[in-house]
Amino acid sequence: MDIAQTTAPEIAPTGQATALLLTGRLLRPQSLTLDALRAFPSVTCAPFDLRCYTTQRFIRSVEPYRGVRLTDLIEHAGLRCEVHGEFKRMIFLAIGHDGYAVPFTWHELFNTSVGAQAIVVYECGGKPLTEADGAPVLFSGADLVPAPRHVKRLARIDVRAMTI
Ligand SMILES: Nc1nc2c(c(=O)[nH]1)N[C@H]1C(S)=C(S)[C@@H](COP(=O)(O)O)O[C@H]1N2
Ligand SMILES: [Mo]
Repeated sequence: MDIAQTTAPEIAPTGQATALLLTGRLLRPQSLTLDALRAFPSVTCAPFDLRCYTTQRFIRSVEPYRGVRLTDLIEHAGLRCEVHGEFKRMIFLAIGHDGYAVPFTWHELFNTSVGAQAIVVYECGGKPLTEADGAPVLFSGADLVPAPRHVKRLARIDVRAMTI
């Protein structure tokens, strides 16, 4: 996977560094600053305890997160289908600056209750998250194990169509 292009700091016309790229099978690929993320409708999630899946280690208690739904960002960019009905085979790879990545499927996001709580987070406990805190964070609030999908310093959402 080549993520080199997402690690280079990009400066938007406002002078603010790009927080998040939306790339791949989209009609309108996006390059969004934190302010641009804040301009979308926001949702909050309940506080939770973050654990590591591998070690089961307790990491920290997290105050309510606020952010924008991943589905809102995807709808804003528009899915680009090359074959009729192809959107149902699409996956969304959420990639951090360090290459750590988690996937979502179209069905999961748009056809189950996971989508309502899959958010790109920019605020925690009412306070803005800084880059040092890991902003923006991709968080999946409906995940069942106490180690939810949680990507710090989210850099890119890459949209791919699965082929058979
Ligand atoms: N960008 C990024 N996010 C990540 C990871 C990572 O390596 N890179 N590791 C995940 C894992 S496996 C765990 S357990 C937690 C660790 O959170 P912490 O670094 O805040 O302790 O972050 C998750 N998010
Ligand atoms: Mo982990």
